[in-house]
Amino acid sequence: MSLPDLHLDTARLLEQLRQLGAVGQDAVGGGRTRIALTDADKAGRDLLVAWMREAGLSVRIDRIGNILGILPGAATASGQGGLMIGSHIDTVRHAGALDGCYGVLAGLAVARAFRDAGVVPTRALVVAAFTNEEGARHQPDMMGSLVYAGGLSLQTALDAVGTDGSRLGDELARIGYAGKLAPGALVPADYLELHIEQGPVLEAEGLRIGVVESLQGISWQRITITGTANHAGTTPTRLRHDAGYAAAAVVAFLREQVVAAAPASTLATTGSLRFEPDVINVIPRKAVFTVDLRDPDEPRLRAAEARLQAFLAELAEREGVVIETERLARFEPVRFDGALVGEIEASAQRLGLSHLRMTSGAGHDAQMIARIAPAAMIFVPSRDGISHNPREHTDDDQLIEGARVLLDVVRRRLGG
Ligand code: HGY
Ligand code: MN
Ligand code: MN
Ligand code: MN
Repeated sequence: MSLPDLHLDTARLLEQLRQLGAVGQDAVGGGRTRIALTDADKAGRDLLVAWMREAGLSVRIDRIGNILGILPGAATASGQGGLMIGSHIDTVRHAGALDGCYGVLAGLAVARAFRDAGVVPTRALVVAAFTNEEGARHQPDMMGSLVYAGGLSLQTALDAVGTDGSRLGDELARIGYAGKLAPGALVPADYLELHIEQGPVLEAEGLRIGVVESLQGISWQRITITGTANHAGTTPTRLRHDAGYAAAAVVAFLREQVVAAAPASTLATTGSLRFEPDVINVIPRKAVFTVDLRDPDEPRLRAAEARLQAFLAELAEREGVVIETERLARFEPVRFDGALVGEIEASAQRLGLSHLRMTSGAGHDAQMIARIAPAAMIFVPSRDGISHNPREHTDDDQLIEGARVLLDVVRRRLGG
């Protein structure tokens, strides 16, 4: 098979990463904050759409705000049955510049390589930026790709109420990204996602490429504990119904009882916690906090959830508090498509890049699109394994290597 010679404009890719990274820049700390469907997210979206159009892609926005840049192919012009390269450009608070953005802009660079060479891909190439991958304000996370894959109804997503009380659909309309296209109307025949590892494995092993063959399970809950506000100085401990203490007991239980007793792969995180009335000399009446449990093994993840539920019942009884749980997201572990994983591995091999088959610790849009098409991921190393942090960093040559692997796989699939 004679493959087209395609040139990746890596200087443009690095420059676009820098420019997008400057959108929503935090006043201090060197990070950026583009929480989904905020004005900062809109600014990032507008920049991406402009770049897609400049690269000759036709841009379509679907009803959950997913952005699709389409390079028509010989067999499929619409994007239906095309090869999709996706990720996200929304961020957590005080984020790095690469999480999600790297995969979207590398996809754009691959589409531009075809266009600049005048090569019409055998099938359409679709570059996707999915709405609200992070779930930082409206849950669940990976929301846009989950709706796209039919795992969440559009209406449920539009009616999602955020941590600030906003309705997702209203925010989508407010920033002008409530599109007309039905989510999932264009079903890809295959899906690739290039992403930073966001963990320490590749760097620790001195390897260049992660060939991601699976992704761990995720369980998100919001827990509300209601006790009795009382005077910090006059209330004997035995008479307290202290929501603050109870919440702290849950956080400690997860680390000391659940995680400590399980293999290292079981992870528990409380990322958000607030007390009411949140005053130094008042025993908290209410504690609202999140629990993020992860494990590559579904039965172990279920066991961790069950242990937590049992502890909550016993704690409520013991402390005389009311404990309510609300499920925010629940995704089982996913195995990616063997053939596609094999092609990524072969490309890394051909390019002389050391590589490792691995499981993703983070959630990604790929795990949602894997419900409707063969999907797989490519990782590049994260310095010190840091992510969801302004210190997130991957060296330019590593970013370029990842994009070259992506181009090689796509070229072999769409090159004619
Ligand atoms: O939480 C996750 O792993 C994803 O980045 N939303
Ligand atoms: Mn991401
Ligand atoms: Mn992320
Ligand atoms: Mn993610």
